[in-house]
Formats: sequence, structure tokens, C-alpha cells
Amino acid sequence: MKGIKIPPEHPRAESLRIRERLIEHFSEGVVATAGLIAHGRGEAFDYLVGERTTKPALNAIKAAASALLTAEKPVVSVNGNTATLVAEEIVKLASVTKARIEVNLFYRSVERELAIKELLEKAGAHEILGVGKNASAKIPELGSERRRVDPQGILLADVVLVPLEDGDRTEALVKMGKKVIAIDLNPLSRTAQKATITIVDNVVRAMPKLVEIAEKLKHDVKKCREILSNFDNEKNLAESISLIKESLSKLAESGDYLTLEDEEL
Ligand code: PTJ
Repeated sequence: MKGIKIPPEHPRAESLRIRERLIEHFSEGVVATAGLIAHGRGEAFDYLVGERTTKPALNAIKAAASALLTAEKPVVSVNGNTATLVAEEIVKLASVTKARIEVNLFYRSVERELAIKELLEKAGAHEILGVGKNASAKIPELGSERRRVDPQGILLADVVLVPLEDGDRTEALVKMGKKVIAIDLNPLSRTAQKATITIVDNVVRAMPKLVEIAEKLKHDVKKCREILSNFDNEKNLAESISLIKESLSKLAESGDYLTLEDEEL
């Protein structure tokens, strides 16, 4: 399907372009129908965080980069929405952190697996795990199609990045002793609450920042360990929630509902 033309001067042009990209990839079989619903929910939460990378999000991104860089077997898990929105950043991050890339879908079909693989390969990926028969292992205690993982990837991983997740798998992976890094705009979601490191930010902002910070930290293991030992996910998540509350109070007081005050990062 050909999308509509977005007027560049439209005040929400970027947001509309992202929406169109998802619709286009939905027509091509990459994004699941529920992926469009998930995006709408993400957009709503993005308004609440002020459509910017907040200070707690940046702290979580630093911890995430550190966890990936110090991991023995890091894996980046990819679904339809993330392949559509940040394929290039996924490939860059995997290269900087020496992580493997695995397709893992809630609404699994061979057609979607292959469409996502193709998208990632176009973005420069050479090896994609979790496609077809390779997703032969199972995460215990999980009923959904997400339980099917690659024995060379998520099953063996010590750190798994799950950008835009549906919840139950995060908990199951943590129970298996893995560190789970979630990127989720909803700080109240099950994923956000159960992850080891929760980045409350839009994947389109968080992923480039994660690549940039991983580049800076990649030769400094000592610094990575220091960042990780000072990071408290529960406290950081509470700060993300408080920030939403404070920003909304400020907006209500100022009467200017369109501009959230910039904070020092
Ligand atoms: O491609 P599949 O088959 O694996 O399916 C993917 C979806 C997204 C449909 C599946 O994982 C799902 O159903 O997810 P949920 O339960 O809808 O949760 C998605 C979460 O991501 C919600 O908490 C949204 O607020 C959040 N979200 C949506 N868009 C973004 C986001 N978080 C960060 N960045 C976004 N762009």
C-alpha cells in the first residue's frame, strides 16, 4: 500500500511519518495487526513523557549499554515494530556490543519471520537467529509463541534486549536467570515492572542513544561495572513515573499544554 504524503510543515510531521512507516510495513506483513494498536498506546505514553529522552531514561540507557558490553552472550530480540522502526540501529548496536540478533514474535508465522529477516539484512545484518526451524528451543512456563527461541541465541543468552515487548516473556526470562533490558514507553506495563533494566523511552530515540553510549563505553569495562553497580531499576522506574506526574502538574499550572519544560540531562 502506498502511504499518504505528509506535509513537511505539519507540526507533527515526524510522528505521522513514523505512523505511515508502520502502516506500510503492516501491509507488507512485517508488523502484526496488534503492532498498530501497540504503537497507538506508545504514542499516548510518549505525550506523557514529553516526547523526549528523560533523565531516568538516559540513566537506564547507560546501564543497558554497560550490561550489553559486559555480557558474555548478549542477544537483541526483534519483533515487527522494532524491525520497522529501528532496523539500522539494531544492526549497529549488535555490532558494537557483539550481540547476536534474534527474531522473536508474539504473532509468529514463517512469512513474518522471513520479512523481518529481509528487513534486517537490508539494514546490514549478516546473521539472524530464530527464523524457521532454528527457533527450536522453548522457554519454560510460557504459553505464547514467544516461547520458541533459538538454542544458539536467547536460550543461551545472559543479557537480552527486548525493545517493545508484551510482558510475559520478560518475567520468564528473568526467572531463567537472564538480565532483561526493556524499552517500553509505558512505565506501568508488566514488562517495565519485571525487567532488570527498564528504559522508559521511545525506541526511535532510545536505540540511537544506546548505540552512541555503547560506542563511548566499549573500551571501558571498569566504568561499565561502576554504572551497573550504581543503577537501581526500581528507583529509576519510580523517577520516570514521578516525572510524568510532575510534568503534568506543571502543564496544568502553566496552561500551556503543548510545551513540556526541558530538563537538564
Ligand atoms: O511483532 P510481534 O508479533 O512480536 O508483536 C509485537 C507486539 C507489539 C504486537 C506485541 O509485542 C504486543 O502485543 O505488545 P503489547 O502488549 O501491545 O506491548 C507493547 C508495549 O510497547 C506497550 O507498553 C506500548 O506502550 C509500548 N510501545 C509501543 N510503541 C513503542 C513502545 N515503547 C517504546 N517505543 C515505541 N515506539
